[in-house]
Amino acid sequence: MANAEGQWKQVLMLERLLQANELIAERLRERLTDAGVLLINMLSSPGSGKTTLLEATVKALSDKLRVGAILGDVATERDYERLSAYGVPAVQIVTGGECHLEAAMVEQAMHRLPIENLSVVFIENVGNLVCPAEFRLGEHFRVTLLSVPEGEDKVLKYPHAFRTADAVLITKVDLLEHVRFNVELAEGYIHSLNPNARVVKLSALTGYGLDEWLSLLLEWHKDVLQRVEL
Ligand SMILES: Nc1nc2c(ncn2[C@@H]2O[C@H](COP(=O)(O)OP(=O)(O)OP(=O)(O)O)[C@@H](O)[C@H]2O)c(=O)[nH]1
Ligand SMILES: [Mg+2]
Repeated sequence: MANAEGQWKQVLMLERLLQANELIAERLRERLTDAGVLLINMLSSPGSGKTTLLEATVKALSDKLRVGAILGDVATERDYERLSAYGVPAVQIVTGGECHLEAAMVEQAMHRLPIENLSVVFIENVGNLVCPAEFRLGEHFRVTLLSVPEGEDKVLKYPHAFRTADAVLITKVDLLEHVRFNVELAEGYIHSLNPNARVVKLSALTGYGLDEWLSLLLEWHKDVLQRVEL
């Protein structure tokens, strides 16, 4: 009985945490919309290619959109160092153990970015397909990456990350000739959970699909600017 009560209290606490997170996320989204800054939350397993894609995106977009980044990791400032090397205003959040970012962490980090000079801020969430999916961070759009070596079944094993994504990026498609991965099956799984998700096939290594990804970003940025005018 005591055990059931304890579990019930835990559920209530989690619900309160999620509600508080939603309020902060909403405040953050409004602030960025007012500033005309597109906010994107990137989710994936560790090593799916988030930072590599950001590097390629920054290189390609520098004359079209001014990019900033918030990087979440359990340990190290490596991703911060990688993006800073491209001159990107960036902030690293080292969670010290937490497996996801929360809106309050992002709100704090945002104070350290010159958002008045930016058009898009990417949040690279902690590499993990489970907990990050539960927490909105004020993003206008959520992007989930699935890299070819992970296997197409990860869509079904970690459904929430794919169900809540506005776009799913199938990354490292240059490895398709070496790895057993069925792209059509993966797309079918994604659309069975999330019929409206945009699916883009990408290789940051060869540049395949990069134009489609960049067009999507420009389209989303325009969408946010229209929200400011409304
Ligand atoms: N073949 C191939 N390798 C890639 C591609 N993109 C990234 N990689 C490699 O995949 C590894 C992980 O890439 P990262 O960009 O660090 O992955 P990440 O998702 O940022 O990783 P975490 O931040 O640790 O979660 C690196 O060795 C990259 O060079 C790609 O398009 N093709
Ligand atoms: Mg990374």
